[in-house]
Amino acid sequence: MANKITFPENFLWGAATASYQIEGAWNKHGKGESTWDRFTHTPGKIRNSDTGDIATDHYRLWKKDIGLMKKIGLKAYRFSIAWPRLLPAGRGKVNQKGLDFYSRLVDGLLAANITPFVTLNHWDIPQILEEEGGWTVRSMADAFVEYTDVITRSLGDRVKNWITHNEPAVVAWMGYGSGVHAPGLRDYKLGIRAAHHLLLSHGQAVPVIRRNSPNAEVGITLNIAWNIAASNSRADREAVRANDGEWFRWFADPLYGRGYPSDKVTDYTQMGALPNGMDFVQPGDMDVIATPTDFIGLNYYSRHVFRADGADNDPQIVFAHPKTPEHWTEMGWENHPDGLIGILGRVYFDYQPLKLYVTENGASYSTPPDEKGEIHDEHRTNYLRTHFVALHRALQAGIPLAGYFLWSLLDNFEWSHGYSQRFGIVWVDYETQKRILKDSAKWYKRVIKKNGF
Ligand code: IFM
Repeated sequence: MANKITFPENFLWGAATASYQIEGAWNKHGKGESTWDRFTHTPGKIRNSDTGDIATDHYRLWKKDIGLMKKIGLKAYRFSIAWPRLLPAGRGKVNQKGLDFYSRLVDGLLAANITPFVTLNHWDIPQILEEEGGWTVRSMADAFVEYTDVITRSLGDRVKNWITHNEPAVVAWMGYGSGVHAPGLRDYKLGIRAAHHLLLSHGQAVPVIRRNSPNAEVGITLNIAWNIAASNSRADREAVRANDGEWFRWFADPLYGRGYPSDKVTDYTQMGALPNGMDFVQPGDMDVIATPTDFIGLNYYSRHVFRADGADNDPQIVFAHPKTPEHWTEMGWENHPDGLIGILGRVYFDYQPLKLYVTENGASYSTPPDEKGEIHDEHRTNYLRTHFVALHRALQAGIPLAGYFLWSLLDNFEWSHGYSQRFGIVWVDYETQKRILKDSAKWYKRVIKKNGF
């Protein structure tokens, strides 16, 4: 029998979602169009032409969803605000109905004893601002600050945990670089500018949040993988450096006062992605970006093993295990719990944040209900259990990890994959909007109740 694992008394067990992935009601009650509305309504962008028009209908079913959270025993819930629901024109006139929705949601959570963690930007920005250039233009940071001011003035008395952006790397590189995400632009020159304005807007928003939400804690969420080289070859190691710099250090280094990593400035210059140098960086920007925060949120899913010495020398992420569901989730992402200890240790010891949260972690498995309507998603439970062991080991190593948010509470719209990937611990029947607690949710409930397993 395995030894009992117990977590610190005030460890915050949570689950996470994001507005576009669950809310639906894309054009209800005065909501403006978002970049993701526009993107999903453009043919050929999303698998199966799926959209978030209805998603999990959370805008209508939010009370029920709080009921599910209570049933699972969640202590915290991380969700995001749809900026265009609040400010349909991006700035200016506030849509009271949108504000009321989030205000009721927060009250409902607090009444259920669930601590709200609010993400301000989980990607669905107003389309009207995208038409002005979106994150590629500096004025977007001003608009973000205005939006932050509106929402924190309204909820700041009750919400005490704020996350400015979710995974700015994904927005910059996939939204503006590869075009796999909204707004679908394919130009790394734009991606680099977008990254800067995302970071700048973060730094500018932090004091606004602090002003409007006394005693609140503020942070940002970065995605991070555990990157290793497939061999000791120079090419494989170089692939790790380049990829880690692009996806993590380009964001973490400026946030912690180190400026942009010089190896990547060289890379981007050589790629021709900085034709005018770093002309978008104005005096003082780097200090603003490095405004101290209270915590860092990390989204960890997988290990990436890089092999670069293939015929075309294009680095690949290779499979280091047999391709069984135990080792690989349906996203094609490796289940590698030790990487979670690795990234937590790396970030804590290297950047010294005051506090860390795992703001996302979870697995995509599509296990359907059986004839009794039960969902035996043992691969997800296995993924979670092994990652919880890793969390515990990180805590034992002295890393100030304050909580964990499982991705995701509900099956939901998984961006370019549409509804083909199911990350939820709650099954959603997209035809009827019926929800069923999967076995993993029942297991998580027991973990939360015992504060261990
Ligand atoms: O669904 C996403 C989420 O929106 C951001 N982080 C990764 C998740 C799984 O791909």
